[in-house]
Amino acid sequence: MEKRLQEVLEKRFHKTLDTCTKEELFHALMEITKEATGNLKRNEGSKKLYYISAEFLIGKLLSNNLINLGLYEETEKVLKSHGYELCEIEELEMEPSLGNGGLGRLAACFLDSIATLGLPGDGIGLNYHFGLFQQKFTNHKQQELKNPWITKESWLNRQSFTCKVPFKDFTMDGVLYDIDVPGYDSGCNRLHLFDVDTIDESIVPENSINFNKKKVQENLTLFLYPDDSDDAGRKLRIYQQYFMVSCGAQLILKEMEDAGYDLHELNNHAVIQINDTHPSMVIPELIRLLTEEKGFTMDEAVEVVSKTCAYTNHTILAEALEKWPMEYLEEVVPNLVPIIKELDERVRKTVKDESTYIIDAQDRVHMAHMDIHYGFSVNGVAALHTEILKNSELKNFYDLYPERFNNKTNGITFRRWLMHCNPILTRYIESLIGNGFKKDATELEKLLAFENDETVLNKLEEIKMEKKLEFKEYMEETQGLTIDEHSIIDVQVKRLHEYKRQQMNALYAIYKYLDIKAGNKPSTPITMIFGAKAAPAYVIAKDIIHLILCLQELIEKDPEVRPYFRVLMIENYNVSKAAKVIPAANISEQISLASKEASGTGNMKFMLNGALTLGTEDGANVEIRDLVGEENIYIFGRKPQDVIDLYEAGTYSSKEIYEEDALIHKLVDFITGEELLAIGDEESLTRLHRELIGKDWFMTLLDTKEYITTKEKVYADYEDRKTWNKKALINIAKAGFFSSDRTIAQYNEDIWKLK
Ligand code: 26M
Repeated sequence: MEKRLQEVLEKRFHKTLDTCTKEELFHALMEITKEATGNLKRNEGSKKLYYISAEFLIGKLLSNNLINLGLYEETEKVLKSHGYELCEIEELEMEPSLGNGGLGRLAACFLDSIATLGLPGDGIGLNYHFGLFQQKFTNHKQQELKNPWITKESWLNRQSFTCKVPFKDFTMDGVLYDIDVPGYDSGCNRLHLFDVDTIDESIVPENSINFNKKKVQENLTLFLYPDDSDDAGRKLRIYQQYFMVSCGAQLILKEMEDAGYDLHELNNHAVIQINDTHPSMVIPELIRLLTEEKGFTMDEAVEVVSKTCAYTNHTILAEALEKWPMEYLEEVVPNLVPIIKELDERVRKTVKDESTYIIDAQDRVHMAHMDIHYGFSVNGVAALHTEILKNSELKNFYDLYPERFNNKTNGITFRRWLMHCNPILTRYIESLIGNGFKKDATELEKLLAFENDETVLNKLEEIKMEKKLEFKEYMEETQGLTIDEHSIIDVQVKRLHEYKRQQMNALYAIYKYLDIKAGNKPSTPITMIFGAKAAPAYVIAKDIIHLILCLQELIEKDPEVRPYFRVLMIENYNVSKAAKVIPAANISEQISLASKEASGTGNMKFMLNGALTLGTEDGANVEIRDLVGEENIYIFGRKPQDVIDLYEAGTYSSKEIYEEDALIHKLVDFITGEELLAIGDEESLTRLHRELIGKDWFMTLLDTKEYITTKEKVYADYEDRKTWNKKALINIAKAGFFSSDRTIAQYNEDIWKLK
């Protein structure tokens, strides 16, 4: 490594390891890493997976690629001997923000595990130039800026493949950029990101994310859509989706023909995993290409495509299920309209249950319905979520096709979420149980042998302290906030959504603030940390951010409270920041309204790094509880079935709770009390106050009291550090199940069947 680094630095910059700048060193390392990845063997086989997704939240790649290539430690040593830290060099890389949150990050973890397991499987997506917006805080509010992450040199490699995508009024030329995906001690796959050469970044002004929505040729791949986009952006989203699937379908068919396969046997050589409904138009598009260009009859095309495509559902939230007005499709992709109508006709001929039709009475196309009728597999992302799909949300489909439904509980890649983000913990684990856990995560259970070993438990506490100190330094440098490393670190980081109930955590903060004001000082100081982006058009989500930032300001300026209790918000929470805050956390907040969080994956990252979960009976929290046992997790709140029944009955009234419970009344009214109005924006705080009392669609007030008492118990338990550390050890030991290597092995076993 040292020799190669010197060579590259000399050739490119006429510098050496002792004279180069950090930027030059970064570029040399990127070049060497790309070269090493290029030399890896490609994962191959007679059948290939295409994971098609509108989002791949890959994060920075330098360190993770070095880890997977087995070059990390050597590189670290070489750099150290010349006075550099690899962790400061990796800061120079821009973070691609090609995802909103869990769904996009899951796709990235999956790519890592697919490559690691040696399976031939590529990702297909879009190369958004500005990705998701960058978040800034001004006047206690979220401000959105563009995030131009693509630099002159990057991980993107332009390919020669091109294709034509026929829209109604024009055709666009797709071009392809690939990012290599090296597996951990394994072969290599690729992430294919499609783009167009006519994109014009200059149509977006500085300090803004606005642009002319009509100029599709100039804007198509500029931005990733926030998951709650406004109406004006919806048509553009159809343009993006069709562009992605048409390019993807053409690439797949070309690869199959190049390999010499008969397209009539497509399903024997390719499997397409559709990540949520964003890529669902790949089904009619493949049928279109096979019938129009490859001489297939409609029957042949429908049959082979149905045996090739599999669909993953990631949410039961009705507002998140995509339904496109036929009128939009006619305006954007008229080529697909007759095919979608034909697919719907075929359902109508054989199925009685009208609720499963693709085109509904209002002439809207239900993308998920198309996936389920014309795919061979439907999976949910956690055990509870899949049960809810089968028994309620998709019951009518389950009755039709019970054999198609299966569960694949999500996972995370331990290369990024343990080895990279927490090297000291990794090394310590290795010293205790050997390094087998790096290939087989279930070996972490060997740690259970040390659950009563005080030396080990103390060492775990020391490692947590070290990660707190690193995080403290980072927050000081980036936001000028000085965290108390001796405080209990209680973290809620995830996209801002009402169903995730950051507002309930904020109500707790108000409770604690008032309690301290009343003279009850906690024995150990508490630092509550939030990190969250709100979709730009999601007004209430932005109001919740405003409330949190106002609480932060109130407490930071209050010398009576600040030494004991603080509320801090991480600006521009993203993958890199997740990797810094998660290892420092003691408490993992997973407090969604039961039944609403399909899985969650942050919960797994925290557990793996020794934080204890404070959460509801929702998503993968249920499986975490079953693994660690009731005494090693804090579960509270209404149960999923109760919630489902409450919605069914339509009897929930937050107003009643507010009026009958004096404590809740006081906490909610604090939002519009004089303290916060002196800091924040009256309109925003009043709107949130009104929403909580008048609607509270995700039943915050229903669980608030139990949340407060459970959280008080968590803080009290932290005082007995020995028992706490034991619980942390058990969480780490049981986290092996949540390796995405396990998830991918199950996808392959049950769905993909690759060799
Ligand atoms: C949109 C508008 C308003 C409120 C919510 C939405 C919305 C919610 C969920 C839109 C899309 C959603 O689903 C996609 C998604 O990101 N799902 C997440 O997928 C992760 C990976 O499987 C899971 O861990 C998360 O629980 C799930 O929310």
